[in-house]
Amino acid sequence: MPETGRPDLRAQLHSGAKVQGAFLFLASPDVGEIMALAGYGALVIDREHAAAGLSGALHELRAIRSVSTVPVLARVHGASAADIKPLLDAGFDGIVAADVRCAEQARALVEAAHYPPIGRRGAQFTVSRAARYGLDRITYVEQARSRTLVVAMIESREGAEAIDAITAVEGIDMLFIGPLDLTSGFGPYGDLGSSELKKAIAHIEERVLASGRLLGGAAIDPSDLGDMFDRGYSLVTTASDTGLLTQASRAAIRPKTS
Ligand code: 3PY
Ligand code: MG
Repeated sequence: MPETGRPDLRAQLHSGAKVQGAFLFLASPDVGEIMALAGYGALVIDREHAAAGLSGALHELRAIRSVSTVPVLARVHGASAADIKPLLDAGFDGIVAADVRCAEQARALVEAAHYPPIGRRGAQFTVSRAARYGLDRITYVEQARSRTLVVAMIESREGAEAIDAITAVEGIDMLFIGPLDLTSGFGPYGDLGSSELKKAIAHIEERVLASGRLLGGAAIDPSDLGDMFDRGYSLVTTASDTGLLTQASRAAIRPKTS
């Protein structure tokens, strides 16, 4: 936050910006640099599925910051303060919590992500990296209050059914639809084309937009981006480092000519 002139992603989104993002699973500083230089409006370093640990995420964050001012979010599983606090203290711009299923989890997420009086985030700003090891403690606390983006992913039937209660939780900025996991509740499982899934997504979209919260989601196909922005999405992820590498490396193999 105070250490660079990074754009204020939260303010941008709340002012109507449409942002294309990508997930990073590889915890590779080089890949993070490449993805940052590609020009995405936001990057999300995954800590839900990625095998690498916290220091892998931190090294990638440092690398991204060395080449770009792109805002970087961290995705965690659930709303555990133990997971969220070190990521914010390391300097991430916000948290994307996977699979939030009820208002109570959404409240726990806000509590972990924000300092009092909004939440209960611990006061490590006297020495944390995010606050330039304490040198910027005053500015950091002010900026953390206004700039930390708090995103709850909706990716279960329970989450979809509790959408009105979740959107009502003060401090949640965005509800972000994870279509693949959502197929667990609106099957068949893994079928991204089913009409049940499409209906569920349309319902969540409608309730989120009616609530005044921001809407985000992972595009099922990258070509859905424009349509999703038109439907009211503010943040859409269209790619991941692993997905792009798989596609490009497969495409680069010359067809066998035997
Ligand atoms: C899902 O589709 O389940 C996701 O988590 C997308 O990021
Ligand atoms: Mg998911």
